[in-house]
Amino acid sequence: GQSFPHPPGRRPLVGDVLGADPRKPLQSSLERSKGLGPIFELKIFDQKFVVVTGAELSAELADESRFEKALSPALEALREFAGAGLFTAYNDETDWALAHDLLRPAFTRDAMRRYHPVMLAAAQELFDHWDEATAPVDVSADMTKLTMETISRTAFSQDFGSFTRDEPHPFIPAMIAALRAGQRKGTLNSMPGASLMAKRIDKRNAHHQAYVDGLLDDIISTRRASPEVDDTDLLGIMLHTPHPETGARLDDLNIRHQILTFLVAGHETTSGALSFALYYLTRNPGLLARAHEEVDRILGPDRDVEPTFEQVAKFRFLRRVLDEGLRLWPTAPAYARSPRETTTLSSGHVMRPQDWALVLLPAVHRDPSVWGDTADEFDPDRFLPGHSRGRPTQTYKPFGTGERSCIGRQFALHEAILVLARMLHRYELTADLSYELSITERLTLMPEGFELGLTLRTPAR
Ligand code: MNH
Repeated sequence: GQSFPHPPGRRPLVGDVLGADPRKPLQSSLERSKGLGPIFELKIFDQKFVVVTGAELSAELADESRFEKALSPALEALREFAGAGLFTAYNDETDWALAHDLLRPAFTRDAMRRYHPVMLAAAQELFDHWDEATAPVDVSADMTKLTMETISRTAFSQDFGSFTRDEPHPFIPAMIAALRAGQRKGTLNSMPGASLMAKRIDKRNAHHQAYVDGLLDDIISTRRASPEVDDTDLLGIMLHTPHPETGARLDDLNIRHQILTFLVAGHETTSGALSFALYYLTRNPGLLARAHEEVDRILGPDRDVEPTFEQVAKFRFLRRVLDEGLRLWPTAPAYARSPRETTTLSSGHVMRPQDWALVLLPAVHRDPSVWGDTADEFDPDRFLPGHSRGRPTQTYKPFGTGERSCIGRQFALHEAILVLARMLHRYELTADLSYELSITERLTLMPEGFELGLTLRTPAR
């Protein structure tokens, strides 16, 4: 076979597992990729991961005529939980095309117009809570409550009451536990004793999984039994809309898997993006001032004013802050690609259809050949229209690539801009400058322990 560079210190049997931080696999791969060139291999026990960190190879893998999405071991593990939901379906699974066709209308600009007031109302609940805050708030935790409420209300007309109850709704810890169990099982793969450990994990997780499945099945059957046909949210579309050409419908198990998919895919990624944006803004007084200037210019002096649907697209600076945050810390940090037919990469490596390579986005997004020697610095002006001239295409991929890229991109950006705009319009933000960025990993990346002090702004003259 061909050989890839790999980190130093590879051992028989265990491979490169020593030196990897099991709690932070992405960040340790990032660290260990340094100096290995644009493509390298990690061997964890006898499972081999080919990892791409160079922008040129990543752009090559984005060519849909030669490559397609593959399910990495992490996504294979998520299938236990989310089945053939959109995110974890195989490319040729019929439910992927069916769900994709049925749900696309729920992600158009017109659909966003319907979600806009729901998004505003969820944000207002967070602010009601924050207005009373006497101590700094945990940014990632509160952003996660917000994005969870937004996705559950818009997609399933389901209120989890995140801002009114003291403890999170029991669905949330149960969902996280079930997700963790799947993820832990995924990392066992070829380890000695894996199947026994997998059984133990299943046993411990069974009540969480049963709770999650039961709650979702209740939501589905209640809606199905309702005499009023509401086919405006995602759940309604899935229950009541046959495919316009084939007449096919999703079955109840697949609908449950889609709900889980949207709850999982639709909230942590967006709350992470908001948290990183707020982290970088509050580290850079000049940028923070520009953000305040933009929201004051568009929304005026009254801090209670809510942006209209049309105004959301006008916060060009906030959008660039989000784009730049997702460049440095793409919150869905990797995806896998497989060749459709055996092919040779520009690096000289041969890939067969059964092979896949992980695109390590934080590395690709810092490739100096594209982003220059300041690639590690936060600078939203990189995304000014004139500045990207000459930048190679297909090298910035926070929402994935091709047919299987993120269906929720507009949804996430609309929500994130709206929340940032209202927050900056309403509060002065003070960060503890001794805080050092620490990032937790689930399937996503999220700042951990990042707090902000919030004081209501006095209305401008
Ligand atoms: Mn989203 C796929 C990133 C917000 C629903 N999303 C993807 C992929 C990336 C991604 C990357 C491709 C993964 C792969 O190739 O294996 N998503 C994000 C980021 C944000 C985000 C960085 C926020 C910021 N995603 C959202 C939101 C929703 C959503 C919000 C739902 C409302 N995403 C999805 C779904 C898919 C997906 C569903 C799978 C699409 C498909 O394969 O058809």
